[in-house]
Amino acid sequence: MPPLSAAKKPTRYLALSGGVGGAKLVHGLAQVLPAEALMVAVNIGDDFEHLGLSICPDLDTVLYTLAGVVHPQQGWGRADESLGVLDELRRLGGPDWFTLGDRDIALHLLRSQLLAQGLSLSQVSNELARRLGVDVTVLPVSDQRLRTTVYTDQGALAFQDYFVRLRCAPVLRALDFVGAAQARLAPAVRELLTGDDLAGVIVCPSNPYLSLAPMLAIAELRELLRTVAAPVIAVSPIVAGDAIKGPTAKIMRELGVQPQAGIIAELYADFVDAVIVDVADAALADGDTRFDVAATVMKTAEHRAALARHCIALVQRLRS
Ligand code: FO1
Repeated sequence: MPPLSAAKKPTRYLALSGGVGGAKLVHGLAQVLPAEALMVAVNIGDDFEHLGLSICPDLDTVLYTLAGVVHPQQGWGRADESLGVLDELRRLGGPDWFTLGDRDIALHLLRSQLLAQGLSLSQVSNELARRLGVDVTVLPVSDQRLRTTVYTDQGALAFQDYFVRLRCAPVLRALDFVGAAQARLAPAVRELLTGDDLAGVIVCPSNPYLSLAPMLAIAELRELLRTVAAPVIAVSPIVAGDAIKGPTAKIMRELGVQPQAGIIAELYADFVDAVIVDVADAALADGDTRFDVAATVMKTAEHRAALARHCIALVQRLRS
């Protein structure tokens, strides 16, 4: 009889990500892990239909970042982009508040066509990743429809109306994730979370209210994160009392919450094993084992890889 082998060490990581901030850490993880060891589940609360096209901004930001074709300054949309369609649309009196570049439109056309043919959003995302040369698995958190509604001092707004058309200017009062109660996890994400090859879960430094909350509103995800044996860690998007980029700090103040890195441990208290805060917030880790410290401001590809290595080392430490 062959000798009993030791239990196989789990090898795969699940990253939860929104758009620009999360995509940077995902890019770091993709640099330091083999492609088959990384799956990214992405927020779909920002998705919408515009000019007849199905647009998934966070999925596209992650895909473009991993493909190395993202606009370097914006962090979303394509590098080397032209705006011929948008210019003509404006000339014809069409809506021009959402900047869709010509190359980007090609992707939305293809996604819209594949969805119309009956493919699930997971299948479409796999297909688009393949065509962009991305070998990491990038999936929507759910194949069902889940849309963020923002309640503001100017009334209820669809997410992109609030975020892009009104540039987050209205005062935010509350958020609703329409469809979350019915949404199930994308099958491959569930399989990884419930299987025996999960090494750890990394919650990327995305906006906890606009990007992570829609995902965590899927009861199945939150419950699995609470019960999963593998460590769950998060990276704070708040550094020294402000967001690195974007409206996170403004939104937190409007919701009556102090924008401090420590809040991340409270928001994710029911499932997170450790929160990585920036060196600027190192004092939080004094005598508080919930926190770990690293350089979290990712200005270069090397910074992204270094933070990714730190995340993996922390997961491995928590496992042992
Ligand atoms: N963000 C903007 O601030 N202005 C835009 O015109 C805009 C267009 C756009 C087009 C495609 C895409 O994939 C993303 C786009 N974004 C734009 C970014 C995006 O709407 C937000 O950053 C996310 O939804 C928040 O994560």
